[in-house]
Amino acid sequence: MATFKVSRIDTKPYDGQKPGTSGLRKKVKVFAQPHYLQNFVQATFNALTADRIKGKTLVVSGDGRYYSKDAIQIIIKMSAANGVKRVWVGQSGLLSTPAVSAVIRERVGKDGSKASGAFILTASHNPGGPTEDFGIKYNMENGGPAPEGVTDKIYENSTTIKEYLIAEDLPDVDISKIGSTSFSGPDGEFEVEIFDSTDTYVKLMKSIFDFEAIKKLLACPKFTFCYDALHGVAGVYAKRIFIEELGASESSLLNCTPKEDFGGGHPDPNLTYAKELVQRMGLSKSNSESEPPEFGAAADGDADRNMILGKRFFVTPSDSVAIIAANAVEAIPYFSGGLKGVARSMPTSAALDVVAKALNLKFFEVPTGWKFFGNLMDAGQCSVCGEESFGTGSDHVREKDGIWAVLAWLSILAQKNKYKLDGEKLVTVEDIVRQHWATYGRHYYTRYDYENVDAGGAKELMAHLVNLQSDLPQVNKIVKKVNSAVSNVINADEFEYTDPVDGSISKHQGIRYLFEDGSRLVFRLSGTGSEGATIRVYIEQYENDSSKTGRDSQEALKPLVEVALELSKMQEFTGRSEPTVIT
Ligand code: VG1
Ligand code: CO
Repeated sequence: MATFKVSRIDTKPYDGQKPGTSGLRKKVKVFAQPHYLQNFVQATFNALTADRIKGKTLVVSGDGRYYSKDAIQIIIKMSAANGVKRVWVGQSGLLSTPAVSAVIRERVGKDGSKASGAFILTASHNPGGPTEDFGIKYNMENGGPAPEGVTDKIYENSTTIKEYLIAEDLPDVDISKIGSTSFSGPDGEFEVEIFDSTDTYVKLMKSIFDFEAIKKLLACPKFTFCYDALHGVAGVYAKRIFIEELGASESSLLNCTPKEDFGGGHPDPNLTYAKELVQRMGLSKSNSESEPPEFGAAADGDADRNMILGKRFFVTPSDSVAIIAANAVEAIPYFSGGLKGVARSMPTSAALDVVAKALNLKFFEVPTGWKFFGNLMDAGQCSVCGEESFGTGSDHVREKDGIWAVLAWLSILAQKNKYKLDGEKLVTVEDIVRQHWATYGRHYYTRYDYENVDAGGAKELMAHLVNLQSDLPQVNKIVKKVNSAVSNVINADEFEYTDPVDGSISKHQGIRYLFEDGSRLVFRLSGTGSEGATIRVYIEQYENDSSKTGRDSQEALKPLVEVALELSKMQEFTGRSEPTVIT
């Protein structure tokens, strides 16, 4: 057994190691600076109580993006030096974010050991490669992202750090092969185990969904299917689940080989970046000649996001979570006993609220970012939750889960088509959504992103919007000047959240303008970018007259969009006349 020593390395703080909405994300060249990653990892160890580290098991893996392999070896050596007993690494360093959560919660090691936390190496939907982004975040023993109390502590530590611990002489571990290697250090034995990236996750999915029912749907010649992993880690799970377990054909998978640079693309599953899938589903301007599949879906780099499409039809994520909640009990065995409650992030449309009300379910509105759902789930108050940003999930793990969302939709389709598989026509994705609107009304919804704008201008724009809130008559004067048919703003505030479980308060979570007819405008600065600032504008309008729920959403929302741009003086503060992405 190879032995190792612990070295203490002198270091100095770096500016800006503040975790954002989901971990620390920076350009690779920033992370690759001497001691940069090491500082953040040590700051994390120092922020955690010793009982979470000493003699414990940690998971280290991610979406396989460029720099992950180097980072994994560094974190293994630092874990050994900080008294961790065991490090679990998914084969080739690959684990999706929801799979990490599942591994923490479910996986049991040879001697009955369980993991107490994880370093997840991903910048999620941000591009990867030598000139693009890398990222790292820490998840706790419940499988969820570290709460703000811990991330604040990590940041604080990063500003005063003087040294870090590392086992420099520990040899690199071959992470491509399943198996264990043991080393001997000052605290005793240290072990690195490489394990199958999919086993724990697949077992969990099989315990939630009726795989036989989904298999029958996929075997029906009338039902065609397509999944695009955008060269992220979802490909590993898609092959195992959709092909091996559920019998879909190989040709139904697009971009399912993980690549360090995501093939040069932007691994964000939306109508702008998932180009190939959008084309196949008949939703791009230059449509292919062949008949689009009945169902299409995509994931982001770390496979926690999902986009759901029907033939020539886009399902907004806000509708998706509402539809899953409305159908969960009938269609998904895991929920057959009923839902404990549902939750959405503040900028997500109120489609879920209407379902919660109709089904008499507990309902919560939380700030943006998955970490806020975890407390509700741990307290047994929430079963299904979602965000407008293509995140949907449940209390089976403590992260949003892209493959889970696809299986949820396939379950709903399987249930609605149970007796129709031999008949003439199947119930389609579009049928399900239109039926939902007819029952609950429709929330027209769009998000405008202004990416990488000047940070100063973005700050000023937000300050201007906060200022304007104190003068509603002035606000309404602007609204009426833009379009007299738009209803009045009756309330405006900055969203603040008090966690109902632990009482912690999160302030400045987005600026809201609330209209008399239920419409909403929300403005937020992104917390996941690595350069400049990104302004997000969320625009929503409720329509419950069923004769008016079939309009084009951009057209229906045009007056409100104009109001948003005027109220925020978008062009004046940013110099931009158009957003970079519209979803
Ligand atoms: C964005 C989304 C947010 C999501 C977060 C992490 O944050 O808006 O809803 O939880 O990304 O998703 P922001 O602060 O940029 O708006 V992922 O898949 O990038 O971890
Ligand atoms: Co992600």
